[in-house]
Amino acid sequence: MKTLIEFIHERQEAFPGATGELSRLLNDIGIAAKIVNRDINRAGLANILGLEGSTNVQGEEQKKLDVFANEHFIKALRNGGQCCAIVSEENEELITFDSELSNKGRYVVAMDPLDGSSNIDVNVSIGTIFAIWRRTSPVGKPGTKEDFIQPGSKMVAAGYVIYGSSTMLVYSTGAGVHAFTYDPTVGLFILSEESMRIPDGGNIYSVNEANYIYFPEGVKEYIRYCQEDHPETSRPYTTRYIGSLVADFHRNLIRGGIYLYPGTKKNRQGKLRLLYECIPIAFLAEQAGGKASDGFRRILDIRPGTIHQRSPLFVGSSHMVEKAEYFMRYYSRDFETNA
Ligand code: P6P
Repeated sequence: MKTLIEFIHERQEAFPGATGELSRLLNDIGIAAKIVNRDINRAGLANILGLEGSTNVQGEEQKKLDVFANEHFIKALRNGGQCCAIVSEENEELITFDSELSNKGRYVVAMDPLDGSSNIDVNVSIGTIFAIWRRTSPVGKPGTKEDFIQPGSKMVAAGYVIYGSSTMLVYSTGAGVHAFTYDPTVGLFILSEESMRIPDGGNIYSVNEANYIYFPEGVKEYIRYCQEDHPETSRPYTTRYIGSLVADFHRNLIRGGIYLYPGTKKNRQGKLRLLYECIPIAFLAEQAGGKASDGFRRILDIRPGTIHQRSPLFVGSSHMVEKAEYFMRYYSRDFETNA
């Protein structure tokens, strides 16, 4: 049995120059994940415990869980001192702490504190997604937006927490993807899978087909391809769409498959955010042997222009992403953005 912190320290030794700061940052994220996990599990009791509405049983103002999660991850990162700035899906503006401790932090974190939070009400898995870069601004001052204008290929670590039938933390520092399952009886994340590999092939496709009429022709043709009988199985692919990126990606990481959130004729950049949804998930996919693109360009090569910029996302098993990219190149060159 190996805990998250033991594993992080063990792996840190493999990096001679490592100072332990990134290890402490990852541990800070693990601590916040435990707190958020506890409150997500209680969410179902909201009505019974009177946690809903303006006050809870302690008379405290009850916050929406995504706001609550956001506050806990920000607090953990501020107190840890390794992070000098945060971009969060919950905050329009950059978050800096302007404290001597945090200004010495060498890392910046982009995060979606509770992705898919609308699924809480129907007891469907949700997740936290995070991406970590080394700051480019001078140490000793608050972090800046420019610290986040870096392609995903410069990222030092990324991961997600999936709050599902069990709570798992999955991360990579560029040396493979490793998964830890939370044991609430001891309050520890325990190593459950090391060096995860996404199957090259796969027969699961995840997309919200309600947007079909607005999809680019290349996506429509790819969906039709998925629905044909395939020689290896003599049947069509299977469609699975949870409506929670972390849950859909986690299943495809294990079983093989592709997740698509393409641009549409109404929203050409799609819905997902580049910095804290597409890039971290793409990093993990590639670290597990998969691929991730916007239909044309490798996600990790895209240099963000703004901190909440959106991007189409095609991510999963290499062969499936390559096939989707073929259809996009053949039918939908007009969707290629050169931004
Ligand atoms: P739609 C959740 O809001 C999210 O960002 C992802 O987790 C999820 O895959 C997607 O949006 C669902 O969006 O438009 O299909 O409901």
